[in-house]
Amino acid sequence: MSYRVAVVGATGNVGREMLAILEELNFPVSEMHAVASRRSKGVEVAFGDRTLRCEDLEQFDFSKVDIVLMSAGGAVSKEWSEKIGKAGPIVIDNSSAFRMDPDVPLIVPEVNPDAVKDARKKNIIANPNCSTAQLVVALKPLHDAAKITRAVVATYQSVSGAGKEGMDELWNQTKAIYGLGDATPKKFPKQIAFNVIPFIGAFRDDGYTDEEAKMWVETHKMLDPSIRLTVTCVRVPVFVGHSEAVTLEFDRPIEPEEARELLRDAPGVLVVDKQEADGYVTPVEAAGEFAVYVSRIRKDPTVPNGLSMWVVSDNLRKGAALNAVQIAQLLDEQGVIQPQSGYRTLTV
Ligand code: 11C
Repeated sequence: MSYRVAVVGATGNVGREMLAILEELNFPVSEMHAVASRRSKGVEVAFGDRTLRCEDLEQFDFSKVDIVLMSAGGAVSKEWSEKIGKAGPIVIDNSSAFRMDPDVPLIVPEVNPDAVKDARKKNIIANPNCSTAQLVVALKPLHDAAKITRAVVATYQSVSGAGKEGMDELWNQTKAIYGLGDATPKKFPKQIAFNVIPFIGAFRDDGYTDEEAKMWVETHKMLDPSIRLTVTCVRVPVFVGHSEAVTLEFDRPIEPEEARELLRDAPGVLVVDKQEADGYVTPVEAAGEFAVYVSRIRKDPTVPNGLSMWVVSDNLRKGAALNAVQIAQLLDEQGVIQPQSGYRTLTV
């Protein structure tokens, strides 16, 4: 037996990755539906060697599927996720709409798989923000060994986090700056080609952005509310792959070698940390991969128990589509939906 699955937002960056990863991990699918807004009705998307035609969200009968992977943005999710959940399937939602709802579990399977027990409260599970997902995968094994008391994070976020329009803007601006068109910023507030922008999302009253606040509220919900975080989120001219410079303070001394060992043994993490000119991972190498890569682990000598490190992952995969598919696997493994047979579980 296998599951009837719908991907809502199937034409977007993340929707296409969801279809690709369901296939790559051999998730047991009996029926696969690509669903999108009316204007994308009939648009073709790939699912393995098959081609699916997008069905209209407004007309789709969600009572006929078991799992809905949703990546259509916060506004669509607010309008649709609860209605879909009431029709029967479990919605795994990639937007921020329900992440902080106390009746909606927010899950990274390597970090808080037990939260899946609350999946049936609203039939909605939230996927975290991409930059939080990769961070908590790297923090969890360290926090289990020595409590993290404070984290200082600076992100270097790729333009694909802002969707296809973000990728198009980097591509078109790059060409335009060499004289082949209009370089006026549209999607981003300033020029992104050959530049960096220390602003993602919207400003809050405290001077942080909502993108920055997501990192601490989501980390608190999934890992530990006692960790104090301060965050600067920066958009960089990279197509795929978010990077993070992370500095941690612990409640006891922890040596870089101990941290490397803990991270080497942790699910979802690959440590690439040689003190050589190319002994670390960059977003170009992480793009298209499953892992959260940790490099540049070193002592922070400015505080009593400090470590600094560099964390990189594919924001469309672990930051979104892969995490959503892992949640679907978790639903199956934990018996939240009916037990099914053999798909490939993720090993990195
Ligand atoms: C970005 N992280 O890179 C954002 C995109 O809360 O799901 C995802 C926003 C979210 O622009």
